[in-house]
Amino acid sequence: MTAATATATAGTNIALVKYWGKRDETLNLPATGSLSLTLDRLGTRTRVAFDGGDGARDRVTLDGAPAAEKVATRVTLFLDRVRARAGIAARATVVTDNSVPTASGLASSASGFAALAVAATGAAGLALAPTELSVLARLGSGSAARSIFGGFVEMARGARADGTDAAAHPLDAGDGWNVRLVVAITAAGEKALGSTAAMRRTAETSPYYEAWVRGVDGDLAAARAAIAGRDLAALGAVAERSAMRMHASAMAADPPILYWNPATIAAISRVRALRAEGASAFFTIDAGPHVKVLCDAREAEAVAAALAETPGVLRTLIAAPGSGARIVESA
Ligand code: 2P0
Repeated sequence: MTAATATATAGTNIALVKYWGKRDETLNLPATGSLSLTLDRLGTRTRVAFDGGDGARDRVTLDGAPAAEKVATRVTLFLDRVRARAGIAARATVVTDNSVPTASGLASSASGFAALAVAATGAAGLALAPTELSVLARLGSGSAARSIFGGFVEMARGARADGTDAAAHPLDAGDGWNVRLVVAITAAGEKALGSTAAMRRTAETSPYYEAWVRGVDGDLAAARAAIAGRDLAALGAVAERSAMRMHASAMAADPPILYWNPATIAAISRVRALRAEGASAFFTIDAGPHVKVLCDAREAEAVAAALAETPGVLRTLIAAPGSGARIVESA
């Protein structure tokens, strides 16, 4: 008998109101809510089969090569939850491909664990509601909870200790609102410090962490209102201040955390200059040096061209709002 196989895709998401800090590290419970846009062209495709793996262990292939030990362990811990829930003992074969550089600050863990949650539960024959999939994906990576859904998505902080209410929900598919996200890649290779460790250090040592946490609910309310009113300038203003406050809290940690490089600053300056010239373009920055720019679809090519000629920017890409994680093949 051949094992059931399921393949899923998920788009990455870029937070406009950032998630930075946990109230529980074991269950990946966020200290605050967050709000993001799921993208169409940057993401992950993952195939899972509970076929015995290589006998003793899960066999995990990432972007065509055996996954590093750290990644394989994280995948196995995640699959263990799915196995426990489905009553499956068999090890699995997991083949996953990212269309974004892994661990570059382009949020591959978000699309990665969203795709893994959907593919693994599909292969295990578990029929989970979208909210349950979001809770499950969160256990792999906090931001993955949001990539279960498409378009504009809000992640709830939740109040329960077991995390069953710390899930994302869709706010607005984004269709009919012509926005784009332009990504300016400003460095090659992996980031210096992973999000989990950086969040922990910020929470434990930054004098600005409490102030950061206190400000998020106001940003969430402003972002929700901006999306409901299709007000790009208002949404962009929230996105910029949320990113700056998140980075300010991290910069004030001990030792300090600085994700930016000179090209990050140059790109921020460029976006501000474009705005002064009348463009609707607003930046955000995640746990890495790249700059992502939310803009009107009609201006996306011009924004990308301006960023491409900014010193230190290696390349740019343009993404549109995308759909949620889904099964694309099963057998
Ligand atoms: C976000 N980031 O809201 C924030 C902003 C990066 C900066 O979520 O520890 O990989 O796996 O829950 O989800 C990246 O953190 O962290 C992230 P874990 P995750 O998109």
